[in-house]
Amino acid sequence: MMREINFDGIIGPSHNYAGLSPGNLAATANAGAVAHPRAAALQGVAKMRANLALGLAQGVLIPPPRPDHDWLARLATDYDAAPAHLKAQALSASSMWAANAATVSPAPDTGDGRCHLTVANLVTMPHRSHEWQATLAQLRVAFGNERHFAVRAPVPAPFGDEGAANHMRLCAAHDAPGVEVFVYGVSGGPFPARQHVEASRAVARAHGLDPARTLFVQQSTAAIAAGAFHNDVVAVANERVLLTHEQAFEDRDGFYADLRRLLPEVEIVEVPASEVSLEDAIGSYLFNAQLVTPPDGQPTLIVPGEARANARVRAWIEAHLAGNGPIRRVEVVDVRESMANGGGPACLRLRVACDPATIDPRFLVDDARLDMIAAVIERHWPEAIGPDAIGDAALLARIATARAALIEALGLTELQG
Ligand code: SUG
Repeated sequence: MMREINFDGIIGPSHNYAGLSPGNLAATANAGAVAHPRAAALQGVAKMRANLALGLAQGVLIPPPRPDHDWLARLATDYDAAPAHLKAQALSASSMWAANAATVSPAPDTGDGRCHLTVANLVTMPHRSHEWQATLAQLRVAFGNERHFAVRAPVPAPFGDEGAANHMRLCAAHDAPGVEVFVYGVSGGPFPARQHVEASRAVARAHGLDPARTLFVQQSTAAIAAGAFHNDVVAVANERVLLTHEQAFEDRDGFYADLRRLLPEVEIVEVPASEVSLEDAIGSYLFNAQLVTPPDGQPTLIVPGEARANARVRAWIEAHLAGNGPIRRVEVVDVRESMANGGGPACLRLRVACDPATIDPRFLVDDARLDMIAAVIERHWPEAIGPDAIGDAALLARIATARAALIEALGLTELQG
């Protein structure tokens, strides 16, 4: 039975605010703030519990070893000798944003009828450019059943690829052939365009997608300039529903026309700039929501608390729910520690539509397994990391112990190291 499973990145014990992502306004605004890894990770667990309570299937991905000593060694240094910026880049917990782990094409869309996952290279930001090795190793375990999955290494640099955050799939149902939409950026604005069209095209070819049902759509330069460093900050799709800001795409009319031609039943919910400006959208992360269909069939939007706190966004949500719009329910989750680094509910999860029975069960969670994960977090995750702690030997030892304890609890010993 095919269904959507959300794999959330467990927020790692090294979570901190180092301001490493130009163009990500929250992350740069919070540079130097004190982070709370334990609270952050428990917020992530609570979000997963809320998904389970809706009747959704839930999975996890574990944090990679941090600091990344292998990366520093390839840079001919080590943690003690490295300059401050390399220390911060090696320590980052950025793999928590699992929407950037890989691009996923479910089995009904691909040439060989398997679900394909291409790990993202994340080459644009130095602190994210060394995530892929551990992600590839982990996805090869979780989706190791080669009859059902193909887990692929990243496309080569210099073509930046940030994975599912710039990819949407619209379909009549998860097990029906979809229309896959790859959203890319064009450089030239004040901030880097992280998704290169050449990378998107390579992923689509590798997955054997039908060119007639694959769209390559340019993200609007205005959206990137306003701080939408990934498409999932201004648009989200699920099944036949696309929820998008009016200014998300460079050629919005052309894109909508293509979508309607390929999927006549598509429902496009466009939020006008006159009601919610790009600034409000990016400040509130309304679109960085999980749009899901729980077993009761009611399309549900899972938004961060920041979306409800914005009066204009709240007004739009209330008007949509009161009207006859396709989204029937809105749930609010508190992921503020992640939000302060520019990562909302949608960033924290990688969606995979497949039969849960084909996945390594150690990556799937129920309430009891979440209790176990929460106990490890309570016991081992640092309470706070401030900017001065980055070079602290005791902190590094604690982070290593914390990860080892999580691996032990989940029985994922082959990922130790
Ligand atoms: O890549 N933040 C992440 C946030 C990623 C959000 N993901 C999605 N939109 N899908 C990023 O900019 C901040 C790290 C720091 O500054 O310490 C960071 O990497």
